[in-house]
Amino acid sequence: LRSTTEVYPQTFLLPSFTQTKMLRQLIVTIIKQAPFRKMATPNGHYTNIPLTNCGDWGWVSDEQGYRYSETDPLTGHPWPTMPDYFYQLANSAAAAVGFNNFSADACLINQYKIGSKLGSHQDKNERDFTQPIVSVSIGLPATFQIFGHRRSGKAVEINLYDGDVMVWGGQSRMMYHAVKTIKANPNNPAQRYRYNITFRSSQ
Ligand code: MD3
Ligand code: FE
Repeated sequence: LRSTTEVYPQTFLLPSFTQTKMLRQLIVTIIKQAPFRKMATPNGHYTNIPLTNCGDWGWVSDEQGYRYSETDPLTGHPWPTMPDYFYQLANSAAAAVGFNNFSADACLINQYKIGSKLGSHQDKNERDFTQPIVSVSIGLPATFQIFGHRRSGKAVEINLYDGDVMVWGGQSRMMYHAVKTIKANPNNPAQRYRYNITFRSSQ
């Protein structure tokens, strides 16, 4: 049995914290209103991961930079409402490791296919770095890397599986992190995607 561990100071892994069937159904509903898309980036490329958002604020990228927006740049409409099921899940995961006042106003959904990866970066578009971030893994497994306060070098690696939740708080908020190239799941060869839902207090 895998139990909750503090894998890095103030970084908690909650293995199999949630079932994912309902989460997948809610993602289907969200992407009917706000489909997955790659976004332009300031360096003249596109994000290699298709993404969408729900909640009051969504993370967006364009030639100008990265920021939070109340509207979807594709449609001009507000992002889909954050399902109460999502909100409660984020709240209970944060509370389970001692963050009792977490209130997510932003929910980013990333879609990884086999072969995709996310390079090392920091999350620094939020206003209050004392608020934790909650992330939920769905579908294909992934290896997550934590580099600490330098972009590269020796990383702590964490395998994440369907239903695992991570909570990042305090000092760990500004750590560099990455997702290694996603591979097929030998236990479920039909699985094609990994979804990651990230809950943040952005404002
Ligand atoms: C570590 N997404 O969207 S979420 C991202 O699996 C992002 O899709 C990854 O990194 C994914 O920005 C990882 C977990 C996460 C979120 C915030 C962090 C890890 C973090 C902030 C600080 C350190
Ligand atoms: Fe990140």
